[in-house]
This record gives sequence, structure tokens and C-alpha cells, in this order.
Amino acid sequence: RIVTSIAGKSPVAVAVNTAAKAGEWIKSKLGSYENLEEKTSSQDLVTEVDQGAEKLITNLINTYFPNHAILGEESVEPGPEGAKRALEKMRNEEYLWIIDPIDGTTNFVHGFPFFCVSIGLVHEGELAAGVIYDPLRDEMFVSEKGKGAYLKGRQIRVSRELRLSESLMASGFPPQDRSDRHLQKFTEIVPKVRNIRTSGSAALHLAYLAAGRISGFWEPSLNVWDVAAGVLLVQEAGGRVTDLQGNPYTLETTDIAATNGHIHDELLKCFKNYYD
Ligand code: 2AM
Ligand code: CA
Ligand code: CA
Ligand code: CA
Repeated sequence: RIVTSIAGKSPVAVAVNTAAKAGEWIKSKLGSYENLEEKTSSQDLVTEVDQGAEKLITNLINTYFPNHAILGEESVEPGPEGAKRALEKMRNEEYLWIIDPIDGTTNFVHGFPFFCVSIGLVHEGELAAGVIYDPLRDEMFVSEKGKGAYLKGRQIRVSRELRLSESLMASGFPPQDRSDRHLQKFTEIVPKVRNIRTSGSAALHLAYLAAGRISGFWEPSLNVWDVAAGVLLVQEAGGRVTDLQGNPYTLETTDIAATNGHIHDELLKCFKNYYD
């Protein structure tokens, strides 16, 4: 059991309560954001709601843990280099919070109801807690290292499918990567699986994997805040996360393969020669 009462001030409790507050506020702004800005391109968006939610989250975490470091998407210079540099700089902090205030900003902007708040905590270099909150469905996914993964207080497990052919999968197309190899791989994998969803939030896809709603997910060129919390959820729900070549997940991993474990090798087989 994971204790999520804020009275104890456990980091998980603070993460849960913070994600709930941020999520409620984001939900109240759905359809009424005022400033839409393009970051690196017309495919890479930010609104004042992303920025406001990040501030709210940062302020709350700071209140409880003034000595912890916080890495948030909207406080880092746009582009993959900015993300890499920021992580390098903060990597050795004893406690590092990794925040994506809205994962699925494009969906939020268009009113497509699939986005979430993602809050991960790294302790001495290892994922220690991961919380993902979907405010529209009021679904709070919570994981703590060694204690399992939970949805609304009930323990969740990855799915049982043993083969790609019976698996519902998810993937995505981040603005940073519409490369031929990614598109080609997508075309190759579609006929091998039961079906694929590309719903626009890497974090929520990982939470769905942890809950057994899909059996696998892959996506290249992601940033640490897209996946940190989701990776722990998947691992604590019995799943497996690597890069596309099968190396174990680290905070530096950008090309992600995550599955229920059973179909992992079959999925990785599809990525042989991916980088050649
Ligand atoms: P976001 O909504 O927080 O920006 C969809 O394929 C995924 O790509 C989402 O998780 C989305 O996160 C992420 N994404 C958006 N812009 C990105 C970028 N510039 N680099 C990497 N991932 C990005
Ligand atoms: Ca973004
Ligand atoms: Ca994101
Ligand atoms: Ca975001």
C-alpha cells in the first residue's frame, strides 16, 4: 500500500496532491487558454496553462521540500540540446523532481481529451516515485519504487498478452522526430499487431500500459519528463522498459520501448538495424 495522505509529507503524497491540484486547474482552463506559442515549430506548442501549471507544481514541491531540485519542461530551453544539458546539470542532485505539467499539449490545445500531469522523483539517480494524473477521467496513477503501481488506490498489473499479434500497442510522433526510419518502422509494425493507438501523450500511454490497457508502447526522441514517472509505473506494474536496442532504461534514454514483458523481445526484433 502507498500512503498518500499529505499529513506525513511523504514525497509520494506530495506528488499525488500536487498532481491533483495542477490537474484540476488545467481542466478548468480547457478550451479557454489565451496564449498559444510555437516553441521550435508549429508542431511544438506551449500555452500559459503549461507554464502556470509548472509554476503551481514547482511552488508546491518547494513548499514541502525546499532543498530538492526540480527539472520542468517549461523551464528548460526548447529543443533536445536544452533537455540534455539541463539533465546533465541536475543529474547528481540527491533528490530530483522531473515534471511535465501537461503531457499532451497538442491535445489540450485542440480539445482532444487525452493529456495528463506527470511528476517523477529521482533519488540518488534512481526513479523513486512516479505519479501521472488524467484530470478529465479523474484517474490518478501512482507508483513507488518497490511498492507496486496503483490506480485510484487499486493495484494494477500489466496485460497478459504473449504475442504482438494479439497486442494493442501505442506509439507517437514527437515534433522532434518524423524521421523516415520512424515512419517506416511504424508501417512495418502495424500489420504485425492487433492495432495501434497514437493518442499524443507518451506519459498517459505508459500509464495505460501499467494498467494493462495496452500491451506495448514505443516512441523515439522523447524527453526525460515525458517518461520518467511512466517508466516507474510500468516497472512497478511488472512490465519492462528499455531503449529500442534492448539496453535498460536510464534517465538519458530518449528512444523508448516499453511492454508487458512478454512481448518485449518480439517488439525489439522489429528494431534490429534501426540505427544502421
Ligand atoms: P508534450 O505534450 O508535453 O509536449 C507525443 O508524441 C509526445 O511527444 C508527447 O508526450 C509530447 O509531450 C511529446 N513532445 C512534444 N514536443 C516534443 C519535443 N519537442 N520533443 C520531444 N517530445 C515532444
Ligand atoms: Ca511540450
Ligand atoms: Ca511531454
Ligand atoms: Ca508538456
